[in-house]
Amino acid sequence: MSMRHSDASRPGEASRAAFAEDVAYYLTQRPRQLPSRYLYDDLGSSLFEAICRLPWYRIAKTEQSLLSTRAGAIFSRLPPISTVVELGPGSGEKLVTLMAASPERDVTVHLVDVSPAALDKAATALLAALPLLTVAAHEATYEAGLAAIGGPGGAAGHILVVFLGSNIGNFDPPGADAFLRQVRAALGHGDALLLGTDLVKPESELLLAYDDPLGVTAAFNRNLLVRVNRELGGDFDVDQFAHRAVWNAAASRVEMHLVSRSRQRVQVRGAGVDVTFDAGESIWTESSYKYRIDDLPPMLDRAGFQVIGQWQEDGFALTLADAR
Ligand code: AVI
Repeated sequence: MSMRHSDASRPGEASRAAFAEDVAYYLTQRPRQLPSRYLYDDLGSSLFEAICRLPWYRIAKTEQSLLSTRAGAIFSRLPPISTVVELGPGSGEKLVTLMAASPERDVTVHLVDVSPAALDKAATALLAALPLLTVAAHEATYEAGLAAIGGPGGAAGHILVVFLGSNIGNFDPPGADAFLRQVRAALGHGDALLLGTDLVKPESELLLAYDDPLGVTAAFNRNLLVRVNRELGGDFDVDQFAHRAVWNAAASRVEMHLVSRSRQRVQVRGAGVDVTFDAGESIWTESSYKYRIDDLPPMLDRAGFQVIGQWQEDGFALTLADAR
């Protein structure tokens, strides 16, 4: 059975107002910025799926391979799990691989995402592959979705929260700590978290992953301006902004930027924005933090988790932690 819960009364309007407010605020900061969560409109989500198929972007493929070889080991370290919550399920493929190894068949799976298209796709994939599951889709932010699932004791048995794809890397370190604490607050003792994280690797590999030779990542990044134009009445000349990926070693993050090719004025009527970019001035659109394997146990510990399993392959780690 599949259900849809929407956690905002008028999500379209609320999200448009929030988008306008964020564009007005971040585009006038120095350095200029746009939050990475707005990369994922329909086209952006499709471009991200294409990125996951590129040979230079290995996160999704490596994680899928780790899940297919390690899912049994993951469940063997957990008590019986009755509820699985996946934050940002994407196509649902990874959860299908994980759940195929679940010793429990009668499991309720909660999918949490702001994209209705992603929720439909993931729910359909899960039910097609594993029809005994109960699937509930929550069109919500991760935080609202976690809250809706009920807090400690809200589910009948033990809960496993799944946060894959190195999505944690799109939070800055204080944001990642705060987010993990929120996840922990929704869990009780013996519940667990499975976290996927991309690891630090040579700069040349990181730059190819975020500035690929086919230009798919460039299109993904520049589509953010297309979205601002369409949804907020902006007049960005998209050709006049170049995609740039930078490895910031001191901060351990890959940054994506959109760099103005010339001095130019941009107006976004729906956000009340009127700004002039210098040639070479950039809009910082995303940070993707890369971890060292030894960073993960202390990070989880700070949030109230204890690592009970860790598996690595090709510069990527899956970490299983239980709620202390
Ligand atoms: C979704 N997120 C983990 C991706 C990442 O690697 O930071 C988004 C992405 N940005 C550029 N390529 C992929």
